[in-house]
Amino acid sequence: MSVASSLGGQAGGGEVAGGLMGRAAPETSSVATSTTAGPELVQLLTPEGERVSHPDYALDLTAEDYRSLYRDLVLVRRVDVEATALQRQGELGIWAALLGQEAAQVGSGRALLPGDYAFPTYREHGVAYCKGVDPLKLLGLFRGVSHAGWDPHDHNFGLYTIVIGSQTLHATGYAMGIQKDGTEDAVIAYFGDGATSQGDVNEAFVFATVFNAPVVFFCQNNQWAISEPLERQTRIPLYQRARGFGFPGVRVDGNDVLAVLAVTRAALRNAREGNGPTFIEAFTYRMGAHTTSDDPTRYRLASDLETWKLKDPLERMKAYLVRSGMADAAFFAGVEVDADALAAHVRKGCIEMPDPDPLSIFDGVYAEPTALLAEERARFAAYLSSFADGPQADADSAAATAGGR
Ligand SMILES: Cc1ncc(C[n+]2csc(CCOP(=O)(O)OP(=O)(O)O)c2C)c(N)n1
Ligand SMILES: [Mg+2]
Repeated sequence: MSVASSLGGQAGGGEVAGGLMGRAAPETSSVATSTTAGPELVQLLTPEGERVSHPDYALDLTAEDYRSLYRDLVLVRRVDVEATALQRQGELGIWAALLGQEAAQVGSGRALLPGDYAFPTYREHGVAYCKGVDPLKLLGLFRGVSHAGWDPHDHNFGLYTIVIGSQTLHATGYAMGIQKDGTEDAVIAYFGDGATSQGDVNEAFVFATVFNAPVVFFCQNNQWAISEPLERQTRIPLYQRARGFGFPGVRVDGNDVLAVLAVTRAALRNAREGNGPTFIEAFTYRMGAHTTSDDPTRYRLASDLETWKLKDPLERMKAYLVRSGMADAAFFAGVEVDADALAAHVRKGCIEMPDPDPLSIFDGVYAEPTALLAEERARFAAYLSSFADGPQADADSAAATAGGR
């Protein structure tokens, strides 16, 4: 199945997930609406850029730390915007934008120690960046020239996983393994609000909690699962689900990079210390489309987006840096220069990516060759060689005929 089809994409149209659209909403609901989160929200930086404290989550950072967090947010957004543009220009088959979720990803990604292992979905470009994965490796997958893109063990960053929620089981199994190895590392599993309805995710919760596995379940509640709103996934706030499984859940402002960093660090520390899993609900908003194949104007209100723009994760950090005097105009100009350079690297590298050898599709299917695979490979090779002068020669001669020469 292609990346595009398994992401639920259909070229040119809005995506509609599931068959629940149009059913009457429950008369009462305790789920916070898509723009409000309630008093349980952990926040260290308000949308206006005011630094606030929280009794459970202290965060002691240097001015350099604050600046570099902001820089990461800007660079990650820039990669995302560039990739979206590349898709629109026909250079990528599809792209799943993270727009609006930069703080959730940079905050949690920066909380990870090098030995910690992350298991992503398909949208964790910001975590990939924090784990040192070259953005071009991500683009290779979405361009269709690579099946995976990177060796997970090079960065302790799993492969993008499109089968919703399955990576939570991989993460839990891996965490149970390192627990037996006796390492001090921790594991983090990323997934979305929609994924919480999957059986796999609930099974992962059960295994993780009863085996006290060192895993953090990091849910980016971006309010939408393609066109399905949060209220079609749950009747209670998502973080409260954890309690039923017997482990703690916390809701953090997912647009506040400082709060996400502090909460994720605490959860990872807990895991390392043998206290088992934590569920983090990063309350955020998918500001863009589900993927470039989606048109969210068909199913959500423009006014919601306007409300969330006021909570933009980059703007509040910028406001804080300015108001605290930790950064000046020269710093912001320097970040823009770095972002331009990264965007140029992404664009040039993407366009220059060589097409793979068609036969390489058979490499890596199994660890050991099989007779059936060898036969399929031989048949495909014969098919390819049937183009004696190559497909381009055929196209040229067709064009010549059409032109009357
Ligand atoms: C098992 C499975 N079912 C359905 C799909 C199609 N699909 C792709 S993305 C998606 C929505 C996921 O929403 P959420 O978990 O909230 O993550 P988000 O895309 O919002 O980051 C669905 C249903 C899939 N890829 N895998
Ligand atoms: Mg979602």
